[in-house]
Amino acid sequence: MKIKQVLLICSFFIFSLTSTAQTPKKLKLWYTQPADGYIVDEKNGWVNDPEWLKALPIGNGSLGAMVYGGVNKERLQLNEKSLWSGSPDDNDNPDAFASLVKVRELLFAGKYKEASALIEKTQVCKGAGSGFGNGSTVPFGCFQTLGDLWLDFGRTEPFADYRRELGLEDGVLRISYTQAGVHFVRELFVSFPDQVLVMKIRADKKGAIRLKAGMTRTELFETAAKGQFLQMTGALSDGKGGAGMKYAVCLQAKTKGGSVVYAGKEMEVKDADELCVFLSAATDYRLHYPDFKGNDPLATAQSRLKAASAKNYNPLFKAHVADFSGLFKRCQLHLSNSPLDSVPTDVRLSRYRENPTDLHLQELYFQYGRYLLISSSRRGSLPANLQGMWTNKIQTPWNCDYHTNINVQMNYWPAELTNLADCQQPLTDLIESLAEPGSRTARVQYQAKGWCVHPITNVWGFTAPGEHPSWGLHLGAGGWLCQHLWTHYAFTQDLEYLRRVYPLMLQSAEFYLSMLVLNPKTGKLVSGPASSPENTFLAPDSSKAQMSMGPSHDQQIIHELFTNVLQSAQILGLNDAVLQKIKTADSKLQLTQIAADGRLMEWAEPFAEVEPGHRHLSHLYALYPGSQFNAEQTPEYFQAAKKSLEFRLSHGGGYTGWSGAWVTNLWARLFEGDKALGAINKILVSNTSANLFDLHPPFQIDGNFGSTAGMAEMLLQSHSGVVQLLPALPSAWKNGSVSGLLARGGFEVSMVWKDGVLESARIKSLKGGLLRLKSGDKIIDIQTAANTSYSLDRNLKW
Ligand code: FUC
Repeated sequence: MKIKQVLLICSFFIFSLTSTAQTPKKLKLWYTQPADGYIVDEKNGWVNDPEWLKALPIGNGSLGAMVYGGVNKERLQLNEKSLWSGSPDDNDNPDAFASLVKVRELLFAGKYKEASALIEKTQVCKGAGSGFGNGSTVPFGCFQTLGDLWLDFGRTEPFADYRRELGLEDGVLRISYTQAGVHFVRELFVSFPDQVLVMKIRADKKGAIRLKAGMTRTELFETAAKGQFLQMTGALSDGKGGAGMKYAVCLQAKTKGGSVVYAGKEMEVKDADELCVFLSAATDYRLHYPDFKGNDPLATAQSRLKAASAKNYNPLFKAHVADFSGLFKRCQLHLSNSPLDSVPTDVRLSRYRENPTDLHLQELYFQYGRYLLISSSRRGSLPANLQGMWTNKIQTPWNCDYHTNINVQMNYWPAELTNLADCQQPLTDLIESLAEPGSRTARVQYQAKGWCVHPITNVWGFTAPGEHPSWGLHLGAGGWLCQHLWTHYAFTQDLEYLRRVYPLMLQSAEFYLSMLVLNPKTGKLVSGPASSPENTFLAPDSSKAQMSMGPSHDQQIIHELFTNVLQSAQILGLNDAVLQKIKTADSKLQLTQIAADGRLMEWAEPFAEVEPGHRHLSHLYALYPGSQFNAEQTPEYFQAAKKSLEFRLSHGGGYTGWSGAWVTNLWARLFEGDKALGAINKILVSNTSANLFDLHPPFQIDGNFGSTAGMAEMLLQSHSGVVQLLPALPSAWKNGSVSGLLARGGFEVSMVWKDGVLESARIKSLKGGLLRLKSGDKIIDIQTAANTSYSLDRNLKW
């Protein structure tokens, strides 16, 4: 066996290197013109200004910038991920519980109109809530831009040979051009190890570099030169008439030759041979940063700046590249040897609109999602929000918050599968931080145990329902978040992590236990009043309603959570008294019904949808991101889910960026590779800007992340107890290879395929244990040892 294994390993590598698309490719987004950062869109509307959508994002999970790449003048639009207006507030409604029983009675009695009126009056949050998505001046607050760094290079001469290029593998942005006979090269990155943004400028002529730098913000800022740096400080509104979160940004330059002067509101560099600019930022958001200096963001920003600028450029650069590419290079995808890399990204994207066959653009788009996750979600900070961490507004779309009825979850869909589990940590931290406010909400609103959250949350621990029930009473949010806790364990088999998160899952399950009531018609347990996120049905009393008892989405989430809690308890050897109650309730749960037309019922009753092509696909949760509807264990649900998806799409569904990305994942789970890729094509054609940001519209990063996850899901699935190789390979991906995808159970998978079939695979078992492997119709079992690789041929012989 050993010799055979070695031979197979060798042949895997030889094959990888020769027969598929293995020419080393630099993954980059690149352009031949700058974006114009000086056309400032004064409108604070929802549409991101078009030039901003040409700028390129860099970030280290807490500090980020959109870089326009201007020649005479440059703009770096800055972000700090914790920078929120607003403040902690009590939004739990103490009057809600008094009407809860009545509401349920009305719903069970089919009096939807009356029930809806009572719900609207009694069950929503107290206070202004999210300000109906305009929370900048209410306590809910919103995530806001940190402002801008403006650079004026003091030149107006024409320029040539312009190129700006974002390296996905190293997280470095390079801008180069020739002007007035001088070749300039700018290199920018945001370092996670050193918590600083660095920009280096080189010129091939001595003394040719000069600039004036300033920092501004639309409001609430003060910029001043202080000794050897420039600073911008301020405090946002707390939403209650006072000052809230404080922030500070510090800027400093080091030169070879020439001089740097800090005066008034400016930093000026003259006649330098080489220039290094450092920028750091901090806020006084409480949960942040191990190096946070008390309550003073300025002290933190200053000390970061000082530490970084004391180092030379090379060590900073090397530490950044090692950190960034260490994460990025874990997973590689090769679909083509396409020479199209020689075409600028915006041109390729417009060509794609004519003819969507550019395999290299698909690879790039897959990896861009991973690039964005590494750049926007790192340990010690908050999770990626609706725009990751890049926004140029004060009043951001939907407050750029954490939407928990699909969006923040979708941000983390690619994390485990594409080998970026480290980036998932901020999500775990956020969920942990919700338990305390969420248990208050559970108690006050419902007199329930455990903790809950509704469809939105922020950095201030908002867990109450939203201000309108149509979207604000999503009860499944907490359970859905818990799916990510379980999934991280399922992939990593990290028992310590499971021990840490088990109480969160258990207490979420306790919340649902308190919320379940017997449906008098069926004798089954249902949750409610609850919505199937944002969808509306035509009720038997002719009203248009959103609220009902036991919508399928909630029931699926509760069943999944109960299953995961029971399994976790078994793994950890725990025997809490409440587990028996969970087991009993689980056996009495009302399950999703299949309607006469063969579709899954979205609600407990066969209601007609008001909008049959609705963008949410909530009743398909158990197919994806859940796993309880699958071909092996529940084939009838699998078929019904397929019918439901077809129906939704035939009525125009999947039209927003994130919705299209969800469709991709659903098709992948249905083993429909061509349709899954078709959904990606639709996103690239209709919902993607020049910088490859996903457009809801406006820009919403969930679609980027969901697409990356969907493409990985076409290649590898592991949700139904089997590690399935190439389950939904699209016919356009004829030959290719992938390495470093992860599967549940702790397996790292690399594969090569040829003419649409598996050629060879190598699987590393990270923790040991049984590996059930499937390719085509073949299934084999391997008892694996930890830290051991297994090489297999196309027939799964090893
Ligand atoms: C959900 C969606 C919307 C939007 C918002 C941020 O509520 O229904 O389409 O994406 O989140």
